Amino acid sequence: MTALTLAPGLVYHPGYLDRAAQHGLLAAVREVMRAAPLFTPRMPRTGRPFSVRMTNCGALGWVSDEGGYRYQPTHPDTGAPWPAMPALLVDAWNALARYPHPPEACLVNLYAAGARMGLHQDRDEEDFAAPVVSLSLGDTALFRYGGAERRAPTRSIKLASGDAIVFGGPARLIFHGIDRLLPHSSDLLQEGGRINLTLRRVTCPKKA
Ligand code: MD6
Ligand code: FE
Repeated sequence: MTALTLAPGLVYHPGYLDRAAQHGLLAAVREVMRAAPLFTPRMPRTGRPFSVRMTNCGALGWVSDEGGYRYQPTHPDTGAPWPAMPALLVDAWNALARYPHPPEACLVNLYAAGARMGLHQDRDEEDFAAPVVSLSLGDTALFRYGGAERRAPTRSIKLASGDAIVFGGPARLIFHGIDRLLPHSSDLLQEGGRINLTLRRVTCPKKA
């Protein structure tokens, strides 16, 4: 599959997962959501709810509430450890990350029609040497990305079901967000909407 370098360190893999692989990953993600129910993250301080619902798998999960953004080993509502990362996600990391240690967290974001994600940086991890690997399932999203400063000019691409995008090296801390979904652009999810999975390394690996 051809990869497109959109900016230094920002690599887009359109159609990374074929339809069969998308179905396989969706089944694994449904298992994750059964073990770790979706919750609605809230903005630090204000407690304003995000428009996406989310969950996590892997040793650590990202949560956000009035207390701030953080990674923690347990679900904020059930208190249970996050479910293990499905093998298909570890495979994607191994194929795309070019990083010699396994991922520790995978954020699962569910977008219903009308959900969006404001321009942000992913900077709650300790280890920016590792990339963030993103996979999308379901409806196409308009994805906006800019530079390392919020005021830098931005461009948009469409992320479709099965697409992967990797933020590494000089692109690791660029601002990005989801402006909107293109409704009914995919029939992968029966209920419509979109699932985005982002794989991360959270801690710095221990030196051997
Ligand atoms: C989304 N993605 O696609 C949101 N973050 O729904 C992200 O926030 C993201 O796609 C870091 C790296 C890649 C991403
Ligand atoms: Fe992000």
